[in-house]
Amino acid sequence: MTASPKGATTLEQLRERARLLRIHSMRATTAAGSGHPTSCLSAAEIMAGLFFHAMQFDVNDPNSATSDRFVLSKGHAAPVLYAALAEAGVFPVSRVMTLREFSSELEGHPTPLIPGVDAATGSLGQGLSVGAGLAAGARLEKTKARAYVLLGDGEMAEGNVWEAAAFAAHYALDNLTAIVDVNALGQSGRTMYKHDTEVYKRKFEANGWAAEVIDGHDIAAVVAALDRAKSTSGRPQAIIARTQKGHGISFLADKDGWHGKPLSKDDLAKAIAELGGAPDYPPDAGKSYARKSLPKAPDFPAPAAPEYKLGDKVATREAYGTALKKLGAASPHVVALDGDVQNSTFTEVFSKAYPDRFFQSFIAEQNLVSLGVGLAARGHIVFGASFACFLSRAYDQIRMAAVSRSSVNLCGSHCGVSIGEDGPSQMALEDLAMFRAIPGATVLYPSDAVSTERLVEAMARRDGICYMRTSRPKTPVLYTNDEKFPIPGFKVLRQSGNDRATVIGAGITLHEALKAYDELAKKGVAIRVIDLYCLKPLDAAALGVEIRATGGRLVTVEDHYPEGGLAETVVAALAEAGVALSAVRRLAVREVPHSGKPDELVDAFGISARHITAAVGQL
Ligand SMILES: Cc1ncc(C[n+]2csc(CCOP(=O)(O)OP(=O)(O)O)c2C)c(N)n1
Repeated sequence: MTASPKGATTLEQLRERARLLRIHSMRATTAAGSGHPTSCLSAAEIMAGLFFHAMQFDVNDPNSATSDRFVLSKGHAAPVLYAALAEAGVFPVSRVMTLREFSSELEGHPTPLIPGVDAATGSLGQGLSVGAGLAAGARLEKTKARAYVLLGDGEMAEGNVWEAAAFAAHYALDNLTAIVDVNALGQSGRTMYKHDTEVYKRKFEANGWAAEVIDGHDIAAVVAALDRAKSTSGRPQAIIARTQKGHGISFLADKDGWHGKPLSKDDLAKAIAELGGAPDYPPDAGKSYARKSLPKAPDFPAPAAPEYKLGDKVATREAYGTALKKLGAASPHVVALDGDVQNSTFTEVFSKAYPDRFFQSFIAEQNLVSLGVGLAARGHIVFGASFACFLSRAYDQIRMAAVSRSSVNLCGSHCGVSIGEDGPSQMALEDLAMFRAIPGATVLYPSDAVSTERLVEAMARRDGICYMRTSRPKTPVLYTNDEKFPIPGFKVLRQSGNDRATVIGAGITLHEALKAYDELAKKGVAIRVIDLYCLKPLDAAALGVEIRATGGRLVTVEDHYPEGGLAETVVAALAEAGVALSAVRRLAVREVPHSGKPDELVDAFGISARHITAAVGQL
């Protein structure tokens, strides 16, 4: 069932829809006692044109593969989206009045728990990347579904918007339409370009888009522009709509000082009277319309097994590329994204094998992450990779990916001081902390090629954000090809009945711990060595068994700053599990590092075998 077969609605009917969208938005925000009614009022005709003329979607399943998708990048205008979904028949109008209630799925800003929403918005500037991901996904699936994104003019100041604009034009995403609601007001006053709509038009055109300026309150102009957009081929389209914030209500229209303020009951009555009155609706029945599940790729057979020999020297970043290619063979839904570092992250192994399922986001990490969220929302298995340090500039996008309940997978290569000569600007020393703080995230840090391959497969099968940290140097293969790596989990690589301490490492530091084991063994000191390939979730009880067996003496060693990394994960989890530690040494990088040879830096910054040996001695 489609909501609005093209041309089935008269302009008069569309005007009436816009009037109702205004009323529902104002009523809902007044009932909630908070929200952004004036941001909804400027977009009423645009939303009516989109939902009741341009978009084709299944009202019973607006996120279906063939439905056109809509992203409200200016997420604070959520009530007008909820009003449009309600008028379309996705849920009753009475439900809109539960806006912002704890028991309602209609939160203050949209989340994908709401039917018709694919990604959470509300952190401005990200929606166009999500829309580009939805459009790119639709193209991969060879469906005719389009993606529409509504942006505010204030949010056009975000660099992420222009990363997405350049990307969409580069990939000629002609199934993507952006509508900019140029109401010339932001939160705290006039926007940078005020009503200079030509500036936006020129900027979009310079990025390779088809762009036109319209009067955003002239429903005929809105409909005509949306029709032109649909019939434009080869380029994405931008509709720059000149609007008024608060349009339609005399005491709100183009008035500063009303952003984010609901109307009082009296003002609401006056506003509704100005609009010609409105019917009352029955009270909400209390039924939730929350989506039960989000799209997921079909299950796939096990990818080809790892093919290494014990002791082979392979960098985990290289094994990542090999694993991705094998995964691509196992599932046609695997898609890879790069930020112009694919020969460093080894994403190129995948892109050479499957060029059609690869997107180059160029040096635009914010776009890379939100693009991935859009693709994942259509059920693709997305793997995006960059240097781990550069993912930090997309942290807000990663945070919002979690709010979106996205299952996008990210890989950060070149972690820590062990990258060597390139120096501290290229070294990720905060990434574990960053990803550990993401709710529901899985944080993986393999130390050899076999575990890397196995864990890449696990990422593809897991829900939620998955992060893998890979290393630059080649390290010996530690595991046989049939080894399994459950999540949560760790491996005890060295143990005996008289171990003096447990040493936990991952990545390069695990290999340092193994060297320390050999050095200490020569002196007759036994230690237990653990490969913590999964930092989150963590099986603290099982880890506690190992540490208790070594008298509660623990040494952690990590190529990361101490804050939020491996040690803090382990120590906090053990404390919660009631595992008493008798002595702890936390080896980590404690200052801004320097260029140098990898081994030299690992030693100079306190995380080499020599330091581990000394720490064990101190215990
Ligand atoms: C990244 C980010 N910064 C700041 C805010 C706070 N904020 C919410 S709405 C808003 C103004 C938005 O103006 P505009 O995009 O023009 O939308 P309008 O409400 O005027 O349609 C701001 C600054 C935010 N939500 N996200």
